[in-house]
Parts: sequence; structure tokens; C-alpha cells
Amino acid sequence: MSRLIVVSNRVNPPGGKGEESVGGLAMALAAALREYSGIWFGWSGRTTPMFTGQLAMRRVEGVTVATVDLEQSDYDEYYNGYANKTLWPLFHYRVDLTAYDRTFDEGYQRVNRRFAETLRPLIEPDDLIWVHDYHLIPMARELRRLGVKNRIGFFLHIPWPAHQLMVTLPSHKALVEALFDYDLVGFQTPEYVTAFQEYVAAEAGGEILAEDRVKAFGRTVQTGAFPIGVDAQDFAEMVASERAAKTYDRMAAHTVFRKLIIGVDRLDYSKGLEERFLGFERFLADNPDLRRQVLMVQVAPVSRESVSSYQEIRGRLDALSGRINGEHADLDWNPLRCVNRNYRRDELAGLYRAAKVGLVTPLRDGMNLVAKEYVAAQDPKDPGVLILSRFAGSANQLPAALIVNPNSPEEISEALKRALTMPLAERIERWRALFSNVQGEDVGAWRDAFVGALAGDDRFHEASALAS
Ligand code: ADQ
Repeated sequence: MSRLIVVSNRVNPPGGKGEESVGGLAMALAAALREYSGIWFGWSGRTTPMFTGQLAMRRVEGVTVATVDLEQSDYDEYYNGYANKTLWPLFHYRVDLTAYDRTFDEGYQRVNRRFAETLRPLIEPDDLIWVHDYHLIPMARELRRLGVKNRIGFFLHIPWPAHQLMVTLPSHKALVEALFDYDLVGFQTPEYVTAFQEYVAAEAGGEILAEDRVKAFGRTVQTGAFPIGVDAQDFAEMVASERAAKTYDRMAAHTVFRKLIIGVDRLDYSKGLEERFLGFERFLADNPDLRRQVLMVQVAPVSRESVSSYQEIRGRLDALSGRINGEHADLDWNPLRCVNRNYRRDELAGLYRAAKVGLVTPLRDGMNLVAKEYVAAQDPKDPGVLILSRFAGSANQLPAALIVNPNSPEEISEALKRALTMPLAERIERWRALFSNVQGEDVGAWRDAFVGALAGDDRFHEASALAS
């Protein structure tokens, strides 16, 4: 069997179960790497005065972890710059927040070149190389320049934007052309595959061939939808853990005679937190008979704090929650609580289980794993209700949720009322449909489908059929 080399901006080797930093994705990649006796390569998360290209190598649970430090200017231009101030907002439809700065583009290309040069000596002829996310689009081109002939795949975790948005990026064509140095380019949903193909047809005179192969720039690349999932089994086991039970009990004690509504998101403008709060405010105003029966808890750890648009959201959310609590609070009750910290995964599992409603309303989201974690953590005999934005990639797989437009406070308010008053039989029926998807299309299925397609085996065709 070939070795697998995973390349991602940050590297998260597995730790103990339930640790904060280890998400479902990290667990899945670690498992894939163990199976293929692989290497996980990326940035160490540290900066150094001058780039040296020196690799730090260590073994973690059977996986070789290889990291490299970056210079401060690399961090500013590549990570904080092109990745988080240009591609992230643009691909999430926020042209108003997108920075078009040539130095960011240059830094992005430079860091991809540096990563490729550092990784090159570790690559053996039969290795499969799997590159992750928008930070590393030019990685294959740089590796090809260094003579790498291996099969290289790319997976985009965030949405692929509509054609008219993509062309606002001055260097859009070069960025897309770089994707044609991969053998396989994977997206979260069929909608993003179509958006990519439409761009290529319109801007590069591309041709869509059989089985989603796309021809342009004199090359052909395989495209496909590979919806990422969670480790549903692991999550279900975590719900039974002591810490999960403790968190559950804590929340249950706190919500006697009340129903808990939960939101869990990184503090990011794409997650639609302000719109969610406005929807909740509308619900409180519209339902005087129900409002004292609920408590909404939003867990929102700060992220990307050095980018100004991220600092601003926190202030706006604080003001909004102050207004909502000021208007509706009573002596013994505040309707809304916002907590800006990380929790361990087992604590999150207990929190999800205690919540009668999972409120997941991003304005744009590649997939959204929180929606799937919420479903995985429910009690099959008395499950809560998932309210999900139509703009999350996961809405494609989870139509049994209450689907809403997050821009409409009225829709959020009505969905909350419906969820809080839904009869048990309907809750069970909806949850069963949701869980069947979350369990069937889990993170292992995602990993196997992508690696199978990259290795050129038949599982790819099954995966595409699943996703369409
Ligand atoms: P994210 O934008 O980070 O991921 P999401 O898919 O929801 O969004 O994953 C967030 C993860 O972080 C979840 O596993 C969640 O449990 C965890 N998390 C969130 N808040 C936490 C907290 N307070 N404490 C601890 N853990 C917390 C990107 C894309 C998504 C895509 C994923 C995977 O933006 O669309 O689903 O990658 O491809």
C-alpha cells in the first residue's frame, strides 16, 4: 500500500480523547495516516526571525509529524493576509471584507514554494499526497516545479464561490490554473463542484468531460463532491463519558423548567451570530408565553484575533446580547448567555445532549460539523431538534432539519417556536433521518472516498453517487 502524505496549514496530531484541540478532522486524518503509515506536514504555528526550512520531525501514535517554522512576514502576508483577509472572506461571499493586496499574494506564493521545497526531500515515488484547504492551493504547482510526479489531491473545506464573485479577485485565473496541477480536486458539495466547473467553462474555455473530469489550461483534473463527516461513533461514546455526564447534569440543573437552545461556533462573521441573536430576539418578542421557558447559550471562542474584522464582531455581539438581556431579563433569569472559550470535546458532547434545540445558522459554511455533532450527541428516545441554515453545506445532506434562511429573523423565530413545541414522534422521526446520514457518511467514509479516488480505485464512483 502507498504511503499517504497529508499537507495542511496547521498540524494537529492526536492527543487523548476529549482534548480541546483535537477536532474530528484531526482524528480522521491521524487514523488515515496510521493506516497508510504516513506523514503529516505543515506549519509549526511558530515564527522565526529568518526562514531556515529546518524540519522538526516527531512520531505521534504511529504518525510522522513534520513541521516547519515561518517568518513573521510569512505569517502576516500568507496566513493573516492572503488566506484570512482575501480568500476566506471572498469564498464566504464577503466581498466587502476582502483585501486585494499584492504583497499578500506574493507572500502566499512564497510560503507555498517554501513548504514545497521543505517537503520535497521526504517524498518517495509511490506516495499519495493529500493537500488541504485554501491556504495551500498552489502547493501542487510548486511540487511539480520541483519534479514531483506523484498523484496529488486537493480538498477544499470551505465553499467554492459563484463565478461572479471569483472574478473580483485580480489573480483569479492564476489561482484556478494552479488547481490543474492536481490529479483530484475535491469539494464539500455538488453545488461547489458545479460552481467550479462553471467558472472554468466561462473564464478558461474549459470543457467538462465524462465523470466530472474538467479540461482547461492544457490539462485535465478529476473533480468530485466529498462531504466531510464527524466520527459519529466516537461522539456517541463520548456522550457516555463522565465529563459529558457532568456537563449534562450541570446544564440540566440550570435549566429546570426551561429548554436549552445551543449554538457552538468559532467567533467568525461567516457563522451568522448577529443574525442568530436577532432571530432569538424576535422569538422572545413574538412569544411572550414561551419566552420564560428558554435559555439560549452561545459558545463562541475567539479566533483570528489579529484580523480587525474579527475583533469588531465581538464588540457587536456583546452590545447585542446586552440589549436582548436588558430588554427581556427578569430577577432570576437572563435569556441569552454568550461564552467566549473553548471546551473539551466530551464537555461539548454533554452540552449538545442537554440542548433541546441546536441552532446552526451560518451565512455561508463549507459543511459545518457542529450540526452533525449535535445530531450524533442526541438521546434517540428524546432527541432535540436541529435548526440549520440553508447556506451550510450540511443542509444538502440533512434536509430533515428545520431549514432556515439565516438572514430572516422571522424564519429563525418561527423555527424556534416549531422546534420547542414539536411533538416527540416528529422529533424522533426527523432525528432518525438525520442520524442515518451522520452515521453513514461519517468522517471515515469521507477519508476513504477521497483517498480511494486519489489512488484511482472504484470507491470514488460510489462516493460521487452518494454525494449527488
Ligand atoms: P470551521 O469553520 O471551524 O471548519 P465547523 O465545521 O463547524 O467549522 O467545525 C468547528 C469544529 O470546532 C467543530 O468540531 C466544533 O466542535 C469545534 N468547536 C467549535 N467551537 C468550539 C468550542 N468552543 N470548544 C471546542 N470546540 C469547538 C471548516 C469549514 C467548515 C467545515 C470544516 C471541516 O469552515 O465548513 O465543516 O472546516 O471541513
